[in-house]
Amino acid sequence: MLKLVAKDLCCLLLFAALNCGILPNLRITANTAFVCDPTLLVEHRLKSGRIPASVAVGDFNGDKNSDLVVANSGSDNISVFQGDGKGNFGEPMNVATGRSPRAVVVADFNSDGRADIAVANYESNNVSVLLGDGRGGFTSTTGLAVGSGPVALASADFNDDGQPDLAVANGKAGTVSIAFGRGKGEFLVAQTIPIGKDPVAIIAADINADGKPDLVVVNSRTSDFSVLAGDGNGKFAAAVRYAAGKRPVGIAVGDFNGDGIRDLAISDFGTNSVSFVSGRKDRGLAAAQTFNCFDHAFESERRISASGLPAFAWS
Ligand SMILES: [Ca+2]
Ligand SMILES: [Ca+2]
Ligand SMILES: [Ca+2]
Ligand SMILES: [Ca+2]
Repeated sequence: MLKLVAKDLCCLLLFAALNCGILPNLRITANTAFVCDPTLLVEHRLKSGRIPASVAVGDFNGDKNSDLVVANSGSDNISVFQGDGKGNFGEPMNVATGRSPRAVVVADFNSDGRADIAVANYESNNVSVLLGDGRGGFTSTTGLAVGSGPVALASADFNDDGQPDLAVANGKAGTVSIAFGRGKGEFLVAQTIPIGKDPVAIIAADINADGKPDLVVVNSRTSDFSVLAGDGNGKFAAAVRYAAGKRPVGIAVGDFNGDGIRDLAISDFGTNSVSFVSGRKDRGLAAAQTFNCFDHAFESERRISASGLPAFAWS
């Protein structure tokens, strides 16, 4: 049995649970230690809309307790659940979005100190920005046109102007759209980067430890993930690809082995497993480990060879 004590591992647990089918519903435990034994987990089931496709955390009513927002792909809306800080959540408040919302990300997009939500609308080919009023209400803005089939979102300040920006993985187009925030909830698409077939997940993090946010995109159909190094001025280098599983679908970043260096966790729908790719001090990638999810999350461990992984090459 593996004991997980780092706070970052909450994300990992959720990814493993949601993507491996072991824990098919969102589960929340006390924020002290996570023990991967289902008998020790406390389950809270929240009723969302149809086909919930993505979940994110933010404090939308300003009470300092974490709330949840869920994208309901089959209902064309999001559900916002206000948390009481003790693991309980109220009835959902639903807010209309574009068609088939697949992803949500939370940031303060208009610099008013209140959490806002960006939503990737797969069938509308755009991103909705919902500006929070700090009391749990939202105002919709005009949708931002992106590539065909946006499925995943990440937000960070890519051009270092103090405003959160967006990276949008466009599933049908096989591209990533980079949109700079203009500080009032408005965005301008500045770069469209070819990725490959069927990108399904994206995350923004400083993978190469140069202080500038990078992007990692999971490519489901080509069984790999792409790393795009950011230059801190809003531009990204061409994608460098790495093998990952059979049908990877989700990604989380965190320091999973406690060495102070960021690592990646990638959930694999095709093999019911989670792959861990460890960051190294020389800014390369160490061997991937795969944790099998068939029987018990994390209970069975299997190592795979790193021979197929190309070396990191940062310029
Ligand atoms: Ca709250
Ligand atoms: Ca705001
Ligand atoms: Ca920015
Ligand atoms: Ca970086």
